[in-house]
Amino acid sequence: MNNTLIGCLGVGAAVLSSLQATHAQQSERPNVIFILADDIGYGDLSCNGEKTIHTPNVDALASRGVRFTDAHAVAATSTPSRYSLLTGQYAWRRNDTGIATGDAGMIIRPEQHTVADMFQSGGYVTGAVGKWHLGLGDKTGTQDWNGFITPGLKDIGFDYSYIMAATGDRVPCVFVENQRVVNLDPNDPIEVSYTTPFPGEPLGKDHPELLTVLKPSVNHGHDQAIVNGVSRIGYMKGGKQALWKDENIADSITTKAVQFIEDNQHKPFFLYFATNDAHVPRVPHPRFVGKSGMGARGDALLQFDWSVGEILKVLDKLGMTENTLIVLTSDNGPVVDDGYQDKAVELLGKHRPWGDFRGGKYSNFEAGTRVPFIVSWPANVKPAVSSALVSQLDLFASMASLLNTTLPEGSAPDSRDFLNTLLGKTKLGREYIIEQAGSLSVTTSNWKYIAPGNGPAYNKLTNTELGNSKLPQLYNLKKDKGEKLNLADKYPDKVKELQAILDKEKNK
Ligand code: NG6
Ligand code: CA
Repeated sequence: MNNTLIGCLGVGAAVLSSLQATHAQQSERPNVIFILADDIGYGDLSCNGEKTIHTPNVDALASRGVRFTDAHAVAATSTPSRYSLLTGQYAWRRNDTGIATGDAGMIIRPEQHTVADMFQSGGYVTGAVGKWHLGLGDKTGTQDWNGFITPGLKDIGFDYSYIMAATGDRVPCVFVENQRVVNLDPNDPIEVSYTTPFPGEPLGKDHPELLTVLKPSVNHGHDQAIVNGVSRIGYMKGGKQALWKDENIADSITTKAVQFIEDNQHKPFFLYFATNDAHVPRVPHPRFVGKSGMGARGDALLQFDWSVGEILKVLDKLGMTENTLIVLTSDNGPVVDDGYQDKAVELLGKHRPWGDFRGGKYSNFEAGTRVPFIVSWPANVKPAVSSALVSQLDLFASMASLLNTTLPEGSAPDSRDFLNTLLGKTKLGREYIIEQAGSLSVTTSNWKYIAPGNGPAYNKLTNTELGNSKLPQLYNLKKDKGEKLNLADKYPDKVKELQAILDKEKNK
């Protein structure tokens, strides 16, 4: 071999090893996107096996990542579930984390360390786009909707935010970008109240003739302020120019999410993208209307899938697919009638939003918190299906482990590092998780124990089996996925053991 050739090989090897180093560095610090759906159940995404719905973009993500079959939201409703995901603390440790009104003060306080803070201190640019539902401003009812709303997302680690304050069915029905209402006309200031109606502002309950887009279901409330022909929860006045258009919400937030990715393509970024689909009121864009054959709820699922597709598309376009870690999941289980006459019940057909599981949103039973969960990171994750028991609670500590960061003392107190499980490198899951609905439950990969409680067993309005009982409940999830057979009397020692876990956790 002559010297030139040896030299070339030497240079080649050097180039190769530096390429490998770059690749390794990159794959250690991927971009991270959490896609958090709203009220989308385990069975609502075709990758989880139901034949009645077709969500090709989510399926594409699942087929290149790890699809989890035993993954859990921390609670069966939005606010506590999101609180836990972002702070790594069980929401039930606080008594102010129930479903928030649209004028709630910030539930996560500025001094708390969030997963966004963690990414930020690791050198990431951070953004939150979509549904918030964790309060804004200092105290309930004191926000200045016409000025700078503070404290806000900047104070808990998000460099950029474009959010809906609460839910689609709660006022104020406006987008808030970097803590200011978007498109606000200063001559038409916004007022919001959850206690007192504004004189002269028609309410849904008095003016059904003005409800031209959706009417509330009987006895479901949702009969206060009328915005865009839909009555909502809460009172609102003014801000006409700033009101969102329900059929454009998915487009607006998806556009902002895509923009955030484009703007930050040269830096590592963390994006928390929380969709409005498939929460009520379901008013999908006309291009999805009628496409699922299941009415507005099914069409909203297709719209969600479209949003996911747009994220995947821009990552592809920018050559970022390989090194972007995406977690796709939902804040709680599914509900069909959640308060509006949108034909979701009538047109559901054979579709099972809850898959094989019992209950749904609001329920102690599995469908309340057993949610879709996909982790994709092509550079580092091989396609797989994992039955490991995992929880959104652990995203915080696992992401800290990904970034090799030590968390400040006391932060993310309940979150544990399950990075290797999330990346499909092991099937070792949690020993147990505590879940929150009307009662607290302890779930292991075999057993589910629901602690006794005084709540009703059934919610007639939403047609949900809530799983509350004055007696302890114990189900064998391996043999009885549908939680039909209460084995508490048969296995009192198991009940004791799981109750002891709950007691220990509560006393921490
Ligand atoms: C309930 C609402 C429901 C929904 C839910 C919050 C009534 C009768 N029902 O109180 O429509 O808004 O709160 O959903 O008002 S969540 O997904 O944000 O937790
Ligand atoms: Ca929800």
